[in-house]
Amino acid sequence: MPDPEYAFLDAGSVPGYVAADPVLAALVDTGDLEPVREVGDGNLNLVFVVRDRSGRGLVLKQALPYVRLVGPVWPLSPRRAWHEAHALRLHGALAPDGVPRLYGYDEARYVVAMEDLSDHTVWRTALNAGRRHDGAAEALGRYVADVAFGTSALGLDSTRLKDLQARSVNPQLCGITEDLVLTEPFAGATRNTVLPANAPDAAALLDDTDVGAEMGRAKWIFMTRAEALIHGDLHTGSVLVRAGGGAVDGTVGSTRAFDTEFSFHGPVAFDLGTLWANHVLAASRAIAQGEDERAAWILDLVPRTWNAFEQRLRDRWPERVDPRALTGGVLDGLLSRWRSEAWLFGAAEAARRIVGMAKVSDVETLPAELRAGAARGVLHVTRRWVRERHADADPTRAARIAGDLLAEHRTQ
Ligand code: SR1
Ligand code: MG
Repeated sequence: MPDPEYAFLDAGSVPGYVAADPVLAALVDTGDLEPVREVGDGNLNLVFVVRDRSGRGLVLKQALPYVRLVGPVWPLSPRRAWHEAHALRLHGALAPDGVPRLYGYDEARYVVAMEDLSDHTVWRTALNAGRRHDGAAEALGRYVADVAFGTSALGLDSTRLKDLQARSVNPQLCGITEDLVLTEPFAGATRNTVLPANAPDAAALLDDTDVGAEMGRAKWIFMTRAEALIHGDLHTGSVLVRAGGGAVDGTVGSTRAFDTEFSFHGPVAFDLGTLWANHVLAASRAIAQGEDERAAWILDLVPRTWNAFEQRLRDRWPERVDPRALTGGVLDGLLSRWRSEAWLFGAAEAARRIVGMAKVSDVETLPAELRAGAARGVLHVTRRWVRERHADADPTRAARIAGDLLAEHRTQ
């Protein structure tokens, strides 16, 4: 068991912690706080919402020296909090409406202080509840593009790029992704689990040598292609949405990516594929529940994300730092490769949420008899996306393939 050399926060100690920090103390009335709430529902950290009675607030997120989901038997460096703050700072400068505002970082206790977005909802929660936020996919596509441009050789000169790459090396968190997302679903692992009804589907995935070879390529790309300071874990549970005009849903008023602790200099398509996969998972739920029209809306988020991403990069292309070398054909080549790699990374993320250890509520909270068909459909999407990405990587086609397979395999 790790021996923590720093004190963990709890609801009782947070008010004193805030009051002792002049920057944080200026953000709320420390003499008139509401009871502090611990709201961490992710796999790794403690998260506290601090609000005063006039409505001002902030959030403190503290990294534990182990994986919260599992406990001290799985030690994990709390330095991941530094990576979260680092990415929030840089992403916030490039996409100010794309992430929570960073208020500060405490390197002694691994605490990130950031904007309170309690008026937002986790996008996965909203999707599971049948709510729509039109425009959120496009906002995320633009966020990924702004970050890709501003932290890569498109927006940085050689020296600044290499300095950023060096500072962004995040081996422990990358190791989790390399194991849980890019290896274990396809090679087998004792911590993989599925419903008994899905055991043949998981076995077929393991036996699929084409998928195995392509996932080896995916892992190679993830481990070697230091393109941009990507989010690194951009699933719908890492996104907050708020409808415009105080509505419950409808046109989105605010879309923020959070939980940037997995950030590192990696392949741009990883973030796109992770988003796409989680739209497939949300659609598998809707199709299992017989909501085919809503599933079609969800799957349309796949091309919407891509189109906004591509358009933003084309719009920003004239600003590139090295127009002598980066000529027009380079952008077309990058976009073509990222489009195809998004299918591959999307396939990996979809499969790991079905057979791997970190599952998602979209599928897990379905009744077991519906869950088996949804899970089977998602695994078929994985295997087909891996094969089809070389033929024609049009994102609309990826969505259509997913919709057809989810409908074909749903429990009747
Ligand atoms: C042990 S961490 C499991 C998962 O939680 C995070 O949100 C990442 O998705 C990671 O793979
Ligand atoms: Mg997370």
